[in-house]
Amino acid sequence: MSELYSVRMRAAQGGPHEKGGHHISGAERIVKLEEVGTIAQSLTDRALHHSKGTADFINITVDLIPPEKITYIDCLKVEEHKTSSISESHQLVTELLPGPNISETAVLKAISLLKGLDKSMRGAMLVDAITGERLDTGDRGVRVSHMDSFDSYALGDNEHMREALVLASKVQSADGIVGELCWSDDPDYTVGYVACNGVYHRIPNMKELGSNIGGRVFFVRSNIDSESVIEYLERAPVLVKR
Ligand code: WAQ
Ligand code: MG
Ligand code: MG
Repeated sequence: MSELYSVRMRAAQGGPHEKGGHHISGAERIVKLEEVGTIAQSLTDRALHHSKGTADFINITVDLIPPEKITYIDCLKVEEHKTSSISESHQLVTELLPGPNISETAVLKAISLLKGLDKSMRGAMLVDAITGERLDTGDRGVRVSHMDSFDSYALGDNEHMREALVLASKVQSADGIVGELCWSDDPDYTVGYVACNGVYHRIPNMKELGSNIGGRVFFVRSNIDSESVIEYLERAPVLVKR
């Protein structure tokens, strides 16, 4: 098998993220050597034509992934839900997530943390699944990286969904994570999801059309070593099988 490379893009407006730039877009793939150039090009185009605005800082990073470092995991099952309002969608979130591992309090706190964001984070908030206490520090959040689908085509042609399903599958495969809540920060995309117990529950109407407020919350068990969870999410190369 030919060698695989991780190709990652992050883009901001008003300078680099680390100099206070506002996050526009981030995306990544794991591809063969022959595809690196094409993928770098398409990730760059994406940063330059984004509904959140035009990036003035784009960083592309490419590195080789040693084949023996790759973990293969199964994709979450998808369940589609129908709702007719934001309040109904958020109500559904409070019905789907709570269980032995996640309290209703934690879910309500997570919803208000996401609604309360005043600008996009690059990463996700980590929230204690029982107390609802936020565990990550700073405003970057935990950025899940080094993942792709083993066969991108098998996951369909909705790019938002394909990427979210890959990310959510990696997140749920982390030891210590018991759930996730997400909706996009892209103003033209209002579908979100919750992930728990091996299922990706796809939910429409998670926010107002036109709103650029979105984000992610990962629910974690109280007793975990969050450093090792973060290390897995940010660095371990993962390919998702359908
Ligand atoms: N790691 C952690 N958090 C991330 C990452 C990442 N790699 N990428 C994005 N986020 C966080 C960050 O706070 C973003 O502002 C927020 O999530 C939303 O990211 O139809 O497109 O890429 O089934 O705008 C979900 C529904 C779409 C898909 C989610 O999110 C479907 C989406 P976006
Ligand atoms: Mg995205
Ligand atoms: Mg976005």
